[in-house]
Amino acid sequence: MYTLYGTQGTGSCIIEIALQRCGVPWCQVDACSWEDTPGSEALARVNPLKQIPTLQLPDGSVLTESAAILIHLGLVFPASNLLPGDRAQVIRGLVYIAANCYSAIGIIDYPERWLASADQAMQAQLIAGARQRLHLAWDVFADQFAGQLFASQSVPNALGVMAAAVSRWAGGRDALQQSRPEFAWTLAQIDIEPLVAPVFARHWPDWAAQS
Ligand SMILES: N[C@@H](CCC(=O)N[C@@H](CS)C(=O)NCC(=O)O)C(=O)O
Repeated sequence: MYTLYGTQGTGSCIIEIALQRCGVPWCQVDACSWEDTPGSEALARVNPLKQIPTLQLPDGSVLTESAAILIHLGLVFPASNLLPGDRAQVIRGLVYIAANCYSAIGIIDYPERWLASADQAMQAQLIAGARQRLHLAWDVFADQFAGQLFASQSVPNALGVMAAAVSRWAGGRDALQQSRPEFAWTLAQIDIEPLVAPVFARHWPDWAAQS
């Protein structure tokens, strides 16, 4: 049994979709770093950063880092269709999102981790800079990876799922809608894919109203 540590409105949705695609038994422990839940202590034990998604494999070993989890599942379960396409580019894209987008969102969400003694104005400046950099990173992603998001005509691979999820934060989609409308449309097609849609709807019940 796989154990996924995660909670609503977060990147654990990416791994939920991936586990469903693998057809393996899994359960979720509701946990995150910003709320005390019954799963908090268990999450801290398996991932000292308390970040989600964190996945415990059936052999008890632990995987953190969304990109690594997706690559692992895609390799172990080829029928999941997580890694089809130009595999080198799909892996590059997964690492690109983790390094350039997910990390910028971490700065936007927790500026005090990077500027501990700064006043609010300074932290606001850091947030604005990280947000600008994030939106640039999405533009570059759109230009470089638009052709790498699908396993087949309408089924997204791991890169498509991760892009569709992570672009939901910090105004990523709105910025893409303005700067790269065609790419934003492609992400919207991933949102409504039959396996993705119900998971996203559970994580972001108000999304339709927002967008
Ligand atoms: N490098 C990790 C980042 C994961 C991450 O930042 N997850 C967020 C939730 S979507 C989180 O747990 N943030 C809380 C924290 O950093 O304390 C990955 O790519 O999976």
